[in-house]
Order: sequence, then structure tokens, then C-alpha cells
Amino acid sequence: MSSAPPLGRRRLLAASATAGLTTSPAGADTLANVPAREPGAPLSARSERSRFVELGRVPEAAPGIRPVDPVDAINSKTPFDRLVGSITPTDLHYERSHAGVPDLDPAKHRLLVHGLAARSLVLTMDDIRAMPSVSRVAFLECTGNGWENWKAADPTLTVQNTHGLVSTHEWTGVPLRFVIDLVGGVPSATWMLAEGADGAAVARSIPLTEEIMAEGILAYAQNGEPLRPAHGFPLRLFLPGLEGNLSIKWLRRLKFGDQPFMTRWETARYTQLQADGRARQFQLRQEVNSVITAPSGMMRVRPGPVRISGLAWSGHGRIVQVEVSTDGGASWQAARLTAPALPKAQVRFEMDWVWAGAPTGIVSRATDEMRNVQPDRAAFIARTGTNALFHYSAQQTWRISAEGDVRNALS
Ligand SMILES: Nc1nc2c(c(=O)[nH]1)N[C@H]1C(S)=C(S)[C@@H](COP(=O)(O)O)O[C@H]1N2
Ligand SMILES: [Mo]
Repeated sequence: MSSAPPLGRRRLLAASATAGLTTSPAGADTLANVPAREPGAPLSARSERSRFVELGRVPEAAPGIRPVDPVDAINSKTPFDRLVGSITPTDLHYERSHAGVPDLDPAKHRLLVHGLAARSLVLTMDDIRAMPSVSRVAFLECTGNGWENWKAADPTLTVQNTHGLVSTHEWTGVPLRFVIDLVGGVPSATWMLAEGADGAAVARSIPLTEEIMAEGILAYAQNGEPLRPAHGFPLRLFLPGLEGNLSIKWLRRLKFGDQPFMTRWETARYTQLQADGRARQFQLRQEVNSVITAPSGMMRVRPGPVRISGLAWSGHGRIVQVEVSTDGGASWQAARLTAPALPKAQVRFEMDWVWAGAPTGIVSRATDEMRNVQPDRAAFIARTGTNALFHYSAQQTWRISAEGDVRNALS
């Protein structure tokens, strides 16, 4: 029998975890290799980013239409290719606004709560802020996230283009249940209309399931500060795990009823054309999903150690496992979650890999606590067809060429 290969898999991986580090030995007692201290700029009212760091979203119109005049934009996407950790910086939370951002005065803002309830109420923001609050870290995802890849994969897209319509924040506000109790309960209601105060009059019918009653929040803060106007100031609905469109911004009305209200947003807009040509309504949950954020579209890798990093999330609950394939989906290895996975929140994963220099595809696949496994594209398309536009959650493949160019691909 011949001896074992010179570098076993375990040692190779250990080497790859540190081989990217360019460490140099320090002299015994000297700071000679460390830059000198610097005098500081005056303190300020806000902490701005370093001038050496550039981060921004990209405003876009419909899929495939870019660059876009900001006036025509309906989406502005999170730059996942340059973020780390699991929480999205406040100013980089993705934005989707159908009729611009209204400039609402919180002193004048009102929330009407009425319909099939024991009594109707008009609430001020002071009323709402005086109520008991909850805070929850959870993702918000537009149903349009991933729509770039329904039919074809544009090889010039970055992960910001393909997956930038999801973000994770800590949201603070009043439990929906508290407001329902305040109007005396809604025993005969099965649906709730939520309506925004923007020009588009976005309004959605929300089924009053146990889950929604227990988890719904009338949110007035994001990451510890008042909502920003783009995200619904002074008040929005927040429904963890469900399609972003339901989380109505600039919330002005909740109306209870015993059937869906059939607004144009659920008859024309947020319906899904299925493979057989029939439309599906009220597909509300965001499915288990994941994406490798580095290396990703339009990046370049060199042969040798490569740290693979990405994000996973599911509208069904916690992520329990993320696997990564570095051979286009033929074989899989468990990735490491870098923080505790919270229910219905994004969690980061990492895996160390050594790229030998041959063309391949890198892919991630997530599993949630309900044992939903993110499907590969073939299985996903077999189930949904290609007529649809929303709720794309198939595995994302990044192809790596012999030169190390990383490109968006269908598989
Ligand atoms: N009133 C109102 N609510 C709205 C929208 C809107 O245009 N108007 N956009 C919806 C959509 S489609 C999504 S995905 C989320 C986006 O929230 P964000 O901009 O805070 O990320 O808000 C939803 N709520
Ligand atoms: Mo959306």
C-alpha cells in the first residue's frame, strides 16, 4: 500500500483557513511596523463612513432594465457583495416604493382601525408609542427578489442585482395583537386590510392567521431609531417571513372583514402566473433561500485558498443547515453558521475552499427548521414553470472560468 497523500483533506482545509493571511513576524519590542498615532477630527453629530469605504444601493426599474433614471426606479437594492455579518446597515436596507416616498409629519399622522371590530379608533403616533413594544430581528424580502433569473441569467449581474431585495433589521413597534385587543377583539373577522398613505395607495388583504396575529408588528423603528421615510415613517406594518408587499409602509388604516378585499395589488399585481396559465393569489410566504455573496457575480478569484461566504433565510423559521457545493451541485459540504440563526432572519455562513484553477460552479443550499430544502433550479422550474415573476428561490450558481472570473449562471 502506498502512503497517504501528502496533504490530507483536513490539513488542506486548515491550511486554507489561514493561507490567505499575509502575516509578517513582528520585532520584539518595537512599533516600527505599525503606523504612528494620528490626531483626530472633531467629534460630530453622526458617525459617517470612512472616506475609504464606499457603499450604496442601486436604484432599478423592472428586471433587466438598468441603469435607470432614479425618477423611474421602483427598487433600490442592498450591496451584499460588500457587506458582512447578518444585519443590514440601516441606510442600505433595500427599498421598494411604488409611488415615491411621502414626507409625513408624525404629529399629523393618524391610524384608523375599523371594520368588523367591536369599536373603531383613530390613533395618533403618541398613542402608538405609549403602547407596549416588542423588538424583533427579522428579514424583509420583496417577492420580486431573484426575478432576474426566472428565464435567463445575465452574466453581468452582481449579487446586488440578483438578490438585493432582502434585508435584515431589528424592528420595534406595537404587537398587532395589542391593537386588536384595544378595539375589543375581532372575533368575526378573518381578513385585515392594511393601507398606506402614499400616492400609490398600496393596500393588501392579510389573512388573520394565528401566526400573523402573534407575530405582526406595527413598527415605528428600525435598528433602534425611528423608521426612515423610505421605509415607512412614521408607521408601517411588519409581518415576519411573509412577502414584503404585505408590510405596508406609511400605514394609515387597518380594516377588519370576513373576506379578502381584492385590491388591485392582489388581483393584478402580486399574483403568480403558473405553468398552466392560471394565476395563483395570496402566495404569501417567502421560501427557504440562500446565496453566496462572495465570491459572486463580477468578482475575480485566484487559484489557492478562497473563503466562501453568504446568507441564508426562510419565511418558515430558523435556518438549520447551509451546504455549499464547489463542483456545480454534484457534491455538498456543510458550511459554518457565523452567528446563532434567528427565526425568519438572515444568517451568514462561511466555508473555506481551495480553488485548484479549473472551471467550476459554486452553489449554496439552505435547509430550515421545517425541513424545507432550497431546490435546485431544475426542480424549482419543474414545479413553477417560467411564466411567474415572484417568489424565485432556486439555488444560485456562480460559474468560475479558468481565468477566475465569477459570473451569474442558471446552473
Ligand atoms: N404604502 C406602501 N407600502 C409598501 C410599498 C409601497 O410602495 N407603498 N411597497 C411594498 C413592497 S413591494 C415591499 S417589498 C416593501 C419594501 O419595504 P422597504 O422599502 O422598507 O424595503 O414594502 C411594501 N410596502
Ligand atoms: Mo415587494
